[in-house]
Amino acid sequence: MTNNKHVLSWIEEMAALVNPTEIVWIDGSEEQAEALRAEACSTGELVKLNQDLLPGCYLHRTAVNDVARVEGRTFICTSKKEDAGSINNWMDPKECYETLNKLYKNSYAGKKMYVIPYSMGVVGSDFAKIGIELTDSIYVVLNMLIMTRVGKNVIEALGDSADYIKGLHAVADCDESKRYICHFPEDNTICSVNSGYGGNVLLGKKCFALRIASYLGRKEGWMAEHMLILGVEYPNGDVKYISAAFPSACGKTNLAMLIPPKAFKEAGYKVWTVGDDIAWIRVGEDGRLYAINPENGFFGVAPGTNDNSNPNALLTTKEGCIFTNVCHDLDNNTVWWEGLDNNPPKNALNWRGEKWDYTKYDKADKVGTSGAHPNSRFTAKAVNCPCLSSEFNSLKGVPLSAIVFGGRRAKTAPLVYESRNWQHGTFVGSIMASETTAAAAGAVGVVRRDPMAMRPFVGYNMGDYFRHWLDMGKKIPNAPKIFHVNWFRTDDEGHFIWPGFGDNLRVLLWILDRCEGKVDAVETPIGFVPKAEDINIEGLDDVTIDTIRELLTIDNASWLEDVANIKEFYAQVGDRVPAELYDELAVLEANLSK
Ligand code: OXD
Ligand code: MN
Repeated sequence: MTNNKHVLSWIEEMAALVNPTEIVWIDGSEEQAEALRAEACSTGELVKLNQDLLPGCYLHRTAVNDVARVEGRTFICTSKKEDAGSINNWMDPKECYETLNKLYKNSYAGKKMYVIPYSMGVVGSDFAKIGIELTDSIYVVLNMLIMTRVGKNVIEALGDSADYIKGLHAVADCDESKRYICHFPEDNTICSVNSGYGGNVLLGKKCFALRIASYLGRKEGWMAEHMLILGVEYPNGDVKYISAAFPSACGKTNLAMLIPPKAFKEAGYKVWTVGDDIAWIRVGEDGRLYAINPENGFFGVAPGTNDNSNPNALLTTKEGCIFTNVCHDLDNNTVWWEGLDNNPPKNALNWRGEKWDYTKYDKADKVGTSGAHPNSRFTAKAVNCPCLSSEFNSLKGVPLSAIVFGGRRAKTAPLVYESRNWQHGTFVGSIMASETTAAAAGAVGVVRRDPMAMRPFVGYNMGDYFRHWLDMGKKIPNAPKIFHVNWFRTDDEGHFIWPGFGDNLRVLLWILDRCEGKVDAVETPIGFVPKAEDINIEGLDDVTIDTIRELLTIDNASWLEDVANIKEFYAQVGDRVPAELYDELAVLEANLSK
């Protein structure tokens, strides 16, 4: 498919190492994809689902020891350890290649090597970057065909250039003690071995579009962020864009595909999805920030997705979708997961492929007793999404009015607050945190700091990443405002106070009003919060203005506890934390102590 000598010699070298029976180039054609689906069905790698109810849909099960990303086995291999920083696992590149090469040696024996040329971003656009993934897995090929732009045009766009990200993946024997997800940012290389689970093996996603891209972004003056991108359309047709970063389990996909509350829908408000997971962001000619979603599909968590929580996501999965580790309903050959509906299948296989008895389900042992694995997934095409933005394929991206950070905090963070400026906003992002929801009754949440939701995804030293944010701020004459939200505040009985889901639009509208200078705010020790009357609660039954007041209170004592925890975290990040962020921390502490 190409005469590019850099590509050909690399493939030759890798093939000599892994020793496949054959090398197959993936050309992006439907014909080739269909043949691969048929082959995967014949070996049991895929199960073809009911084509009347779920046309083009398939089920896959990963090995039971291989159901999630493995942060403990994910490495950033820079020549100097301090360039990877203390938050990442580090290995010396030379030693790492040696270890990996032993595992790769002959690992494709008896198998084919699939060569996947893919583009993150619209092929040929200024934002786009090219990768080539070599894999021994048809499942990976079929997922990459959904999640990225694959095919001949990518190779044409690359031409004779050596500017692409190399990715070598081998499921090998899926031995978890020998599982490695390694990044060599100085060599534009990703190596993944002994896993077949999406986040570890779809190398365009977390490995390239976040870890390697964050490194490239710092070098080249742009940003790769773990953010959704959405557009809010006003009744007059104006659309304003927001990007938002949340740690896992905070409803990112739900927010990206939000359905406005009834009164807002009737008034003509709409929400459009540009992306649900990753944003690549550059400064535009007009001095604003512009964002694209480099992906072409959604790799969403299935459990909890239903007609109420996220009808758009559910519709997105109805055609051409690959389901991974969900429950297989044998009566009608469809799929099911916890939280889809209250009607679990009576004749079904669980995510392990064993006969499943729904009556034995025990919330305290989800992995052991559920039909679908808690981290089971759907891989769905973006074009299937009913609320996909018309700007999804935009070459220049969408202009950001606001950047929103969020976390899951029972008490500390108010419903929403606005940072004072870009530097303070960077600080707000750097102290992002979520409380883990322990399954055991009464267990207290443990705070995990997850700066900009990038803790597992920064491809270099976290302190340098904070510095990059501050440096970017100096290059954006018309920077978006930076906010923080918390949908998860609870009352004394532990019930959520804010209804969340579609009603989050009410908060987004205040955020956008602030960006336009249309509404006042109240200054507090942590930043600006709304006046309670400025959050529109029309049509909400259980929320009064007093509820909003409660949601906006700031408890100095719990914030001071947080300050202590932030100091510990900064110390852990190490001596590259910029002085400006320590200044912001000192201001926060002083404000709270007044
Ligand atoms: C994801 C994640 O899968 O952030 O998107 O873990
Ligand atoms: Mn993610």
